[in-house]
Amino acid sequence: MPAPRTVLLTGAAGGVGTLMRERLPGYGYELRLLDLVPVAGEPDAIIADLADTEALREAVRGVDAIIHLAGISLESTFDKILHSNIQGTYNLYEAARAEGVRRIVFASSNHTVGFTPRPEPGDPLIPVDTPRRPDTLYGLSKCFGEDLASLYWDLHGLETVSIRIGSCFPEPTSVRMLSVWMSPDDGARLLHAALTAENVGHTVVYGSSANTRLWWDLSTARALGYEPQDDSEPYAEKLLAEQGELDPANPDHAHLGGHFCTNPPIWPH
Ligand code: NAI
Ligand code: 15L
Repeated sequence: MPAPRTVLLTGAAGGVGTLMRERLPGYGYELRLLDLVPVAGEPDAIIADLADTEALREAVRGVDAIIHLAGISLESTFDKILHSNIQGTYNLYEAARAEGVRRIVFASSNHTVGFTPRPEPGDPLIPVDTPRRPDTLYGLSKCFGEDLASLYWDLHGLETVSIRIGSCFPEPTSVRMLSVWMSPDDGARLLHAALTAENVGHTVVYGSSANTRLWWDLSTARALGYEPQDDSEPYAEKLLAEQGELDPANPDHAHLGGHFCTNPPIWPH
């Protein structure tokens, strides 16, 4: 596949969308932006709901690839998750198939495997083919997205890299995030690798920086050409002093998904 140049970024107004639209043009991409809400400073952004199939057909027409970030990013009611994450993602894939788009990078989540027990230091890293154990309806919707991507590859030859993002924020803000953090710069590196690697079919990767306390295996991401440059460790001393080490007896700390397994944050905030 020739290297993509024009890329549709859905969810452009969100946290990750904002961090990525600041960085991806530096890799040579021309971004077309879409969100349900206006995108600050971007009057040309397409404002559309993923339910609007006509708007999606128009939005994907002529792009070389899509980065699909739009959706509900925390736990919510099934109806809301069905609308945005399940039906909405299906609508986007259908639009992409109909318009001949060759590749999607899908923002999956660590919450597809959130109920997987957290490894202790020295345990093997969690592989991408660990059985899925969603911790929320939100995580379940991301399992749907990964399976939809698999189906569209097998049935229609539409390629996807599903990135099970850990925590992509400017800085880690919890001890758990020391293990799962993906710096914004590494996020852009991983998106670039996912957009440009050859013959990805449907590939599932974890999205994190090269954290000293990493919980999962980044080898499928590295196989795409991703070379993370950041590590959360410089934040460790301060966060550990404030919050203490993770406690295996604390249910909030027992699983990859952390407090999503016990008391998930509800969308909208
Ligand atoms: P966010 O909640 O800040 O942004 C999501 C964006 O999607 C919002 O701007 C919202 O308006 C838009 N959106 C929601 N429903 C829509 C619909 N029906 N039609 C059109 N747009 C819609 O989320 P964030 O943190 O930027 O995450 C981006 C993506 O990455 C999400 O899919 C999230 O599930 C995923 N993710 C993010 C992680 C993180 O660390 N921030 C971790 C794992 C996954
Ligand atoms: C996610 O999937 C959420 O979208 C994000 O807001 C974070 O909570 C992240 O997971 C996490 O696990 O820290």
